[in-house]
Amino acid sequence: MKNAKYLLGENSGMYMADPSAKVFQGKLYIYPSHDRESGIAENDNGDHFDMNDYHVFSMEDIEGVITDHGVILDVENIPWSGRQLWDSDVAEKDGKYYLYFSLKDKNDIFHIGVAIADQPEGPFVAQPAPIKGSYSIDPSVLKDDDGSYYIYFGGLWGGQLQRYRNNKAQEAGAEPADNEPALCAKVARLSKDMLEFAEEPRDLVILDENGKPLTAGDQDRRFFEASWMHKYKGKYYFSYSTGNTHYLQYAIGDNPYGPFTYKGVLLTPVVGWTTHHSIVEFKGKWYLFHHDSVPSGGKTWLRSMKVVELEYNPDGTIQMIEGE
Ligand code: FUB
Repeated sequence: MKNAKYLLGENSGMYMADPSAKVFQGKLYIYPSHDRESGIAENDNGDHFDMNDYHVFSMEDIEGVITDHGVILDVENIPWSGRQLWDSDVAEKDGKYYLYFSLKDKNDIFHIGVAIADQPEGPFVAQPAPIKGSYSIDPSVLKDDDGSYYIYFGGLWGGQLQRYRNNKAQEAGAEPADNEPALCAKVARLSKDMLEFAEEPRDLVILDENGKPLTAGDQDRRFFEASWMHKYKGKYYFSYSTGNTHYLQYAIGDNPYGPFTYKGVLLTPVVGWTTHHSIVEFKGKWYLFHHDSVPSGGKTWLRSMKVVELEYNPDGTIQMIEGE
């Protein structure tokens, strides 16, 4: 597959974003955010992303049919819910499936919740409270080869990461000055039961070509949201969105915590404000799942999932993909 394709076609009238693709039981499962038209005006806080449930999709083959398994979790069934179900991801351990999701509580503060199912297609049952000490958005989970699980999270602006330093909420939540180190995505090992952080979340530092942390003013390269971790030939690849400059970027490290060294652009800007993705190997090929707002006529809050093949160079760098 050389050209990107819309997973639900261009006229489905369903809008799905932030696709997290995982292989379970030999099948590809896709866990997206479910965009909808709620009439809320667009703003920098992301209020227009007013989603209230999740679906899951599966595919036996990347060129084959895609199955919609319907609603797997509804905001009404999450005991601590306020509003806005944003990006999510799923991990499997010992035959159980754990859905990690971003949601605002009743005080409009984002946290990360967990819901559990016996099958990858759900239904998922939410835990009564969010992960203790969790904040911000966009969880994604790596299962490492030694059986440890790591959760990555964080997002600026509407994702509220700028309100925290050292895992504590601040009085005045502002981004650092342009010449200071950028705010980092967070990483923590998960507890054995998959329901808590096993340690204080750490900063996932991204270094430039001179070994210096990327600065807050380096907006084309610094982390904004949409963490994703995958492994290729023993190396750890952290990929992410730069938010207001609309790139997907990636950095490579030697362990799940980093530091990571910035390597390059993964995807140039797409139509729509956000860009968000996952990377997965399926049946011997690598794919970039992402989204854009072309089918909705450019509406930022109504996005459509796409997939395109991803290729590595012999030195382990990734060939840049042009957003369409
Ligand atoms: O879908 C809502 C938010 O938009 C996600 O959590 C962000 O990563 C951005 O894609």
